[in-house]
Amino acid sequence: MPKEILVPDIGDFEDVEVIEVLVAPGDTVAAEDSLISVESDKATMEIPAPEAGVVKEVKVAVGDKVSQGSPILLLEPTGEATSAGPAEPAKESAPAAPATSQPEPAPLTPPVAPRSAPPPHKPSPTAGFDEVSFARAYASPSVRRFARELGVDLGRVAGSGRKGRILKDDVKAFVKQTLTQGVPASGGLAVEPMPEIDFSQWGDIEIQKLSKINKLTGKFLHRNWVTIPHVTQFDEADITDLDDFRRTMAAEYKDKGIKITMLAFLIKAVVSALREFPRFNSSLDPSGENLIVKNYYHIGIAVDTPDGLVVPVVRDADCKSLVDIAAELGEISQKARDKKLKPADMQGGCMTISSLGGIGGTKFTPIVNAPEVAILGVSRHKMTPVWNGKEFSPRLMLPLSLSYDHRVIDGADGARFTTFLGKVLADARRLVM
Ligand code: CAO
Repeated sequence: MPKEILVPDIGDFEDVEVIEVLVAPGDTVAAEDSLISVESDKATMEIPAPEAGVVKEVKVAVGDKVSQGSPILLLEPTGEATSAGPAEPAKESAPAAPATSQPEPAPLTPPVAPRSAPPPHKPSPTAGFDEVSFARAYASPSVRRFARELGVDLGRVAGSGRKGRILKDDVKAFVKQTLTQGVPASGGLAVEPMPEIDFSQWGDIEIQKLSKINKLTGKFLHRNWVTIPHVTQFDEADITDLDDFRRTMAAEYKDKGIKITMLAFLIKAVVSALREFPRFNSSLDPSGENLIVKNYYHIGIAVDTPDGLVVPVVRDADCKSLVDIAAELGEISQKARDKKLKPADMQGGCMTISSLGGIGGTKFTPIVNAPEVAILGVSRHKMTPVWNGKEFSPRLMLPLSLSYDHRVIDGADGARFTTFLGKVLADARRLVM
C-alpha cells in the first residue's frame, strides 16, 4: 500500500514555498534521499524520504506553499535501505537527517542577497575550486552535493532559478560547456558564460546575420587572443623623405594604373627586418619544443572588405620589385573585395601587415595571425614637430604598432625590430640593401 509522505515538523516554518521537486513518479528513492526543497525568507531546506520506496504520485509543484502536515507524495515502501552512500557532511548542505528527525535548514545567502552576477572568482590552484565562492553560491544542498561530486565550483555557475538560484541543470550545463571548450571545470581558461540578454527590453533592435568571413575570423582571432601572450610595441618612423619619393613614384606610375602607396614600401621594409631578425620569421611547432624558421618571405596583408577581414599573401616579396608589389597589392585587394580570393591565396604568410593608415587612428594593438609570431600595425602618418638638437623641424611620422608572441620574441627584440624598421623607412636607400 502506498504511504502518504507529509511535510514533517519543520520548526517555525509556516507556508514555505516549494522551490524544487527532486523526484518524479516512478523514481526509486532511498531513505534520506531529498524529495523537495523548500525556502523561507531566512533559509532553504530539503525534506528527506523517511524510508526507501518507489514514488507513486507527487502531490506538490514548484511554487506551492507547504507547512507541517502538507502531503508531499505517495510512496510505495520497498522495506529496504537503498541509500548509495553515507550522508554528506553537514558543513555546507542540509544534514541528511534521520527519517524521524526534523530536517535542518541549510545556510542560505540569498534571498537576503540575491545574486544576479556571480562574485569575482579566485580559483584555488590546489583545491581546484574556491571554497569561499562555493559557500556563497545560492544553491540547495542537493545541488551543492551534486556540484561537489563533479568538482564544480558553484561560484562560477550562473543560476537560472528564481533570484539567481543555481539548479542542477545549471551545473550540468556548466560542465557541458567547459568540456566542449576543452578546459577544466575549474581554473585554466574557464570563464563565465555570456548571459543571454533580450536587448529589445531597452529599445528597438534588428538582427543582422554575421557573414561567413566574420564567423571564421572571429574564431581564429578569439583563439589567437586567448592562446598567445601578446605584447604590443609602439614606435614611430620618420617617413618624410620616403613619402616624397613615394609621391614622385606615384605620379610616374599613375598613368600605368599602378597605385604606389606606403604599404608597398612597408612590405619591403618588413622583409629587410625579417632578414635581420629571423626569429620573427618563424612559427612554434605544435609540441612547443621547436621553432620553425622560414627562409622565404611571404607577407600577409589585412584587407578590409564589406564582408569582413581577409588576409591575402604577397609571396616571395624579397624577390619582387617595389612596383611589382604595389601592382600586386592593387590586384589582391580588388580580388578580396570581389570575393575572388582562393584559400591558397591566403595561406603561407610569414608575417602580416595591417594598415589602417588610409582610414585614421594613432595606434592600435593588432592580434597576431597565428601560426605567425608577429604582426605590424600601421596607423595614419602625421606631420609632427620633431626636435633635431637645435630646433623643431616638421617631420612626417608614421605610427607603428608591432604585436608579437612573447613566447618566441622578447621585449628587447620587439623594440629592436621597430627601431630597425624606423631606420629603413627613414632612408629609402636602405630598402634596396
Ligand atoms: N597614413 C596616411 N595616409 C595613408 C597611409 C598612412 N599610413 N596609408 C595609406 N594612406 C593613404 C593612401 O596614400 C591613399 O591615399 P589617396 O587615396 O589620397 O591616394 C589612401 O590612404 C587609401 O589607401 P588604400 O587603402 O587605397 O591603400 P593602402 O595601400 O594604404 O591599403 C589595404 C590597402 C588593402 C591594406 C587597405 O585598403 C585596407 O583594407 N586597410 C584596412 C586593413 C584592416 O582592416 N586592418 C585591420 C585589421 S585588424 O588588425
